[in-house]
Amino acid sequence: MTNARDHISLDEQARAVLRGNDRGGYSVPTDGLYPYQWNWDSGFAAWGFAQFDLPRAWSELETLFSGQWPTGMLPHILFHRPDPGYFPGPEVWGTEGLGPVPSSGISQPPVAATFTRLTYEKDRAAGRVHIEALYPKLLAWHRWFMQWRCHEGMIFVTHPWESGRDNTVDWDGPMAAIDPVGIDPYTRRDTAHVDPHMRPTKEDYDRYLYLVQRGRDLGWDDAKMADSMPFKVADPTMTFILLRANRDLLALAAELGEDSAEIEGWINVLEEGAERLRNPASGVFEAIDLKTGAHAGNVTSAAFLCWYAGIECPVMLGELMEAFEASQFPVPSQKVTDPKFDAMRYWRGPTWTMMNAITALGLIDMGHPDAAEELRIRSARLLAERGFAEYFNPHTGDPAGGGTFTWTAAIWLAWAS
Ligand code: 9WN
Repeated sequence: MTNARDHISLDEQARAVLRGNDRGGYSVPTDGLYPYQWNWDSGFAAWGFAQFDLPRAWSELETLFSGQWPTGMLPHILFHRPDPGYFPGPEVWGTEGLGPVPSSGISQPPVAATFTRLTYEKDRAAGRVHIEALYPKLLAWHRWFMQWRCHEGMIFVTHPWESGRDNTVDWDGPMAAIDPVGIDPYTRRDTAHVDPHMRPTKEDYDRYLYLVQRGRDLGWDDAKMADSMPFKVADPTMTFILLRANRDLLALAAELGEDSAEIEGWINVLEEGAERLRNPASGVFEAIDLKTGAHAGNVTSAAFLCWYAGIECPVMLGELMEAFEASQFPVPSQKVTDPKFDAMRYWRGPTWTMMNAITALGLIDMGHPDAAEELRIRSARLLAERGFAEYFNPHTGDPAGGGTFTWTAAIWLAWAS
């Protein structure tokens, strides 16, 4: 571990990353690679800012909700200012007129209610006005998920980008079933910033773009998308994160004296749905392709979010112990013994420390403080030694993807340090 002197400078470095990625009221995930405001990244950014600048934490969340569509949908990217460094930009999404700010047409894991609550707990007096303003917006967003993205209590995604785990092995079956015919010619920008072997493949990108075109053809209409998008996969990340977010929204409702029956109903529905994600063969929580009913059949970091959702699972505890034995680093995005594991390729192997941070929050809540502390110590050592990168090789700790990353610096300040 690091000594106290290192800690002081690491805290300063982490704050400098957040300041450096601050574009005035909102954060970009990292300069260059991701020049816009991303939805769940902003939740983590708020958690980081809440450790040293509470007004800035609130503005992160409030600017995010400035892009909320009248339907309640909160887009996964807000294109506040044009930037040629990222593809696909606003012109490809074709969402003009659907929301108040140029944006993508899909959402992302709803961590905002949880980070609103955590920010409020640090700022009870001045924060009241902020939760009063945010509460109805959070409620509308969660209602949108329950109405349009919920199948038998499981939250499904209509695009891999919606899940935040773009090229996870979980999507291999449903993605292979898509024939990306008729996509417009395009030039990727991500591989100009990052080594291509750390990024999704061309086959993935062709399908990402095909799905964007399909959404655009459907006018991003929620009912039509639920019916007709070629990709429809129940996702443990989304289901667990929304379940947790609803519990935090319930706490905010109690604080504000709001009626909470609707939220309690959602919690019951999602608790039942989460059980359907368990693969009866393995006991592991897995994605389900709703086109075929097939479980994905592998262990990803999404399954370790069960505790975050308030769900106990001895099988996952066993998986966690196995992961601890297999590597000295925090839990990877894909089990290291899986034949499809790829140590450097994005969501197919690398360790994402923000996933570990919320996994640890859940472990603490569910009475596993030692396992939570193990994740924290491993993450702290990794970040102290290798910096605030986007993700890391789970065998060597080598940093990968974008550098000086907002959510990595944020979780250093809020949790790991
Ligand atoms: C597409 C910003 C985002 C994260 C996602 C991560 C990655 C984008 C991309 O970067 O996705 O949304 O272009 O690769 O997968 O979780 O929110 O950090």
